[in-house]
Amino acid sequence: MRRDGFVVLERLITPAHCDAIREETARLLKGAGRNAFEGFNTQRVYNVLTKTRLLDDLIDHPRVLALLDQLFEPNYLLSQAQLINIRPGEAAQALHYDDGFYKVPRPRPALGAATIWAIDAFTEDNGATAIVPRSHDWGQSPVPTPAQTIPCVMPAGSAVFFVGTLWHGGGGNHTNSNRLAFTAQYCAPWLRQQENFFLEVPRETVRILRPTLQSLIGYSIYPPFMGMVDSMHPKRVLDA
Ligand SMILES: O=C(O)CCC(=O)C(=O)O
Repeated sequence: MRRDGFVVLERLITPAHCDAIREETARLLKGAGRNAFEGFNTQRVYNVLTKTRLLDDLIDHPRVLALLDQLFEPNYLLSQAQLINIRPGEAAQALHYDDGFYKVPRPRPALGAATIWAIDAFTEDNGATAIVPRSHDWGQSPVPTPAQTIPCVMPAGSAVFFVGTLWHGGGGNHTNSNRLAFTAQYCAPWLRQQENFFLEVPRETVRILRPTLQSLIGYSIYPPFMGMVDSMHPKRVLDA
């Protein structure tokens, strides 16, 4: 991960778990992207924590947390999570790096990190995430070209983990089948998350999440007191 900016973790969840996610997702996937970046032939499901419990184990998978522990101070956060279904005919997404919206010049340590989970196997043709190995260390320039990418080919149930400074993009889907993926992005504990989980996830849902997930969505403190509620730990609101 430190050398290449990414690492592929093979077969972390079972084929049965992938099937269950695919089945559950079928009722959630609607419409298509609103712009070329979302993908006019790509379906996305946002706010997954209020819609299904089948992704919880992916978000706080111990292998993922072990890598995040190497990158960030304790109480790092989930920044956003979504399902991404790249449909036949979709063009390759523009290359980008995920923590680019924190306008801190490169080169710099990553401020975020991401997983992209292959719920369907990722192949060269079906839209496997295209990554630019070692680009996480690049400065403000250059901007990579598609010729510099490699496809993250991996079996279903695997995840690619990469740091927030790594250039990548969704691949084009040149097959007749969908490419279903799940992505979770994380950030350092002192940064603003992309999703506003406090408004998004009702308290009764937060109460049934396990403590790791509660902490990841923001029911945690960056010491000494960032995240406080009325001078107390934010988890106190769950007892109210
Ligand atoms: O779907 C993928 O493989 C990557 C998607 C991505 O990077 C994004 O939408 O920001």
